[in-house]
Amino acid sequence: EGFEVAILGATGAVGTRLIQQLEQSSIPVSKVRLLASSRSAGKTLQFKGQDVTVEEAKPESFEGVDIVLASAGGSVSKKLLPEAVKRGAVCVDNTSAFRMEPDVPLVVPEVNEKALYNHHGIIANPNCSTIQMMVALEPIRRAFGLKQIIVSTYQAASGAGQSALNELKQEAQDFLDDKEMKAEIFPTKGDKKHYPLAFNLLPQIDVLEDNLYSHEEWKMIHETKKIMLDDMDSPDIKVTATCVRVPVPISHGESIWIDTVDHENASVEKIRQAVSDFPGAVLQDDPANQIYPQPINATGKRETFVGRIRPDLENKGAFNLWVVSDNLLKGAAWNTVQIAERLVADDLVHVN
Ligand code: A2P
Ligand code: 11C
Repeated sequence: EGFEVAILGATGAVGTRLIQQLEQSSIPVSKVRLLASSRSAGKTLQFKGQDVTVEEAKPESFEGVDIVLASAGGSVSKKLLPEAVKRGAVCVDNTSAFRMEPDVPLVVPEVNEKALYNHHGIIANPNCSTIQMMVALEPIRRAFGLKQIIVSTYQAASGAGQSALNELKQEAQDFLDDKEMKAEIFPTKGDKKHYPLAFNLLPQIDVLEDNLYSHEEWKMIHETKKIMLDDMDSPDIKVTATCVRVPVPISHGESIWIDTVDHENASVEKIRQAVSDFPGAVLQDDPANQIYPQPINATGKRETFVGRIRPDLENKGAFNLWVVSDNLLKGAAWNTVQIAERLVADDLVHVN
């Protein structure tokens, strides 16, 4: 009884958390398959206290599998997920491989769960920085409407994977030991130049494109529109983004400026109320007691923390806020497992 679940990329920064979030989920799991590259084949990991041997991911690995949770990079998803769907599995993909395809739902369960009903075997998990912004802004959009979003991110090193997090730690150690810092990954693997992240800030996440935006900025703009404008009655929302990598290990921060539609009714008090009533969002906004979201407190939690809500003093109906969430949990593993939980609860674990 239960579902056979495969985790693709089980040895990575997100993959290890996919295992942990699946262990803690309401999904009845009859069998788990842990898949990674040939480098990890034969390694032993644990699921609910039982040893599980990691296997090299191949098309045949998905025979008999009901649900795939994927986080092994876009090219691996592109190659293997259609093979899994062919074999009858429903895939929740944490990579950007299929996000913008019109027939692939892009889902943050608290925001647009109903999009799951239109899946054809693949459901995409949005980018981590998009997800936490959606959880913070959807209660405000529902209450007052949103015309415009201007976001600047403060993104943690682990967003670039386990090896990138290791690089930050090594650089920090070398800096403190008065040694030269060696950069091989940041700002992004595969680009021509590399810069240290420790004791630094890098205004480049993913590649810089011809339109002068980084690919991460592009994702935040387009994923936001796909998620929030899902509902065809919604008017357009203008979105612009600046994405910055900061030397924080885990949990992204975001400074967000918004312009609401209902200028007469929107207020800090009502926004605080809407945020605290919204599932998945936690209000941490008590300036008198210096309470506001911080990465060290958000790490390891599933929620998105919202604070520093204040009016733009020059523009009525516009507000500033500060949002923090664990990029590896709500930004990745938890949102993925949460989608799978909803698929199970809504009897959607089948391919149409
Ligand atoms: P492996 O550990 O064997 O390299 P991260 O995001 O932390 O960098 O993790 C990436 C994950 O994707 C790891 O589990 C990694 O496995 C997996 N992976 C990388 N390349 C492949 C591949 N070609 N096939 C399957 N899994 C892969
Ligand atoms: C980062 N947001 O912090 C990226 C990682 O599209 O799923 C996630 C990339 C993605 O580097």
